Amino acid sequence: MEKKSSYNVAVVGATGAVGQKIIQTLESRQFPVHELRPLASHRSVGQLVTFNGKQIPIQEAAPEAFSGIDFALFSAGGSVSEQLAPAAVEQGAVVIDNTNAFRMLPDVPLVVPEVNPHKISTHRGIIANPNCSTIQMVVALKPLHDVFGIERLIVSTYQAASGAGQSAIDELLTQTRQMLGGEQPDTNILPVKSLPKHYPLAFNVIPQIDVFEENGFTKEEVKMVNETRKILEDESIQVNATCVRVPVVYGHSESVYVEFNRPFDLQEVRQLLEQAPGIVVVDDPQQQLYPLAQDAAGRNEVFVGRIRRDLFNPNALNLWVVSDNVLKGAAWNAVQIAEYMVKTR
Ligand code: 25A
Ligand code: L14
Repeated sequence: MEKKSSYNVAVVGATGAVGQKIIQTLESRQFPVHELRPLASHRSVGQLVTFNGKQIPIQEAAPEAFSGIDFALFSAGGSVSEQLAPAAVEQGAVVIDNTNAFRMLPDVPLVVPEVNPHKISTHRGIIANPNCSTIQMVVALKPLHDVFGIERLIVSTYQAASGAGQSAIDELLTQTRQMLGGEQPDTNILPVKSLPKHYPLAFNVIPQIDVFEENGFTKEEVKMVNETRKILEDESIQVNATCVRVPVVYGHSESVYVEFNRPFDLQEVRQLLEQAPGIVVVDDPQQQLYPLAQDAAGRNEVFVGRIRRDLFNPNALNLWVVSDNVLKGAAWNAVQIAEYMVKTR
């Protein structure tokens, strides 16, 4: 991409939970946008999006919609990316893709700017944004991995409804009202819309995110395994994940148990985390201070607390890692990649 003073930016999935935040983030970061082109399905055509004080009509996402586009930020699901990203690239756009469609392809960089920004320049048209749960975990682990070397991870997630899109947010809020009113909750979306069974998330906890694989893990759990190894560029790291949906709207929380290759000093761990880019340490048990999803919502950083040694293994550590899944987990990470490309040219 040539150096310009401003860029034409398409947002695919502009009416979605992530697409709307991408547009807000482009505005709040004052990204140099010449033309913003919001794209969605035919259902949303004509709806208006407000950007920098202007009302812009949504157009249908189609191969022809990318002419003249410099950056195309996709978050309308994997099948839409598979269908349209190649057309966007052919017309000269750099695609930053929020879906699972291209992440594990060897020639597609999978990028978290705090962790592996050097991969951005290797792209051949498509840059993949990792899964939200993976992004916040690797931001917290990278500074520790560099010094102590991670051998094994056991992570349990507490994921917000917004990860499953705007319709899941709407369903959680409606169910909550219904149950408080003594009605039966409507259940059509979670855990996975296309599967036969649906369960209420309101006043509940659901240990399934995405579909199950043969090995008994869900696809979300497998994504955390594969993406963590790819981003940290270390295929020897053993990852064991359990991904769980909780009745929270914004902000994923994670309990992470880490085994390093060698013993560590807890004070050094804390210092490394405090100095690392994109991390805020919130860890003062005496004051009852630890990261909370409600505090992380609306923020771009990854919050780390409950930092403590394992009681038995001298090489092992526990962390509580919280971040806004639609911001650092999706919209902000994508815009941050675009900012890097614009600044380092
Ligand atoms: O499982 P998948 O396929 O990978 O999908 C993942 C989904 O997770 C969300 C996002 O959903 C995505 O679609 N998501 C959350 N975090 C994510 C992340 N980090 C993430 N996805 C990627 N990375 P969402 O609902 O928030 O946003 C969906 C957006 O995609 C647009 N879209 C859908 N199909 C499209 C398409 N755009 C182009 N072509 C297509 N074929 C979608 O636009 C939205 O912007 P929309 O036009 O469908 O607008 C949503 C409006 O339409 C109504 N509606 C929804 N479904 C139907 C419907 N109306 C009638 N019939 C329907 N079947 C909604 O009420 C809404 O108002
Ligand atoms: O792969 O439902 O980026 O919480 C991220 C959100 C998959 C689904 C991804 C969720 C999506 C996940």
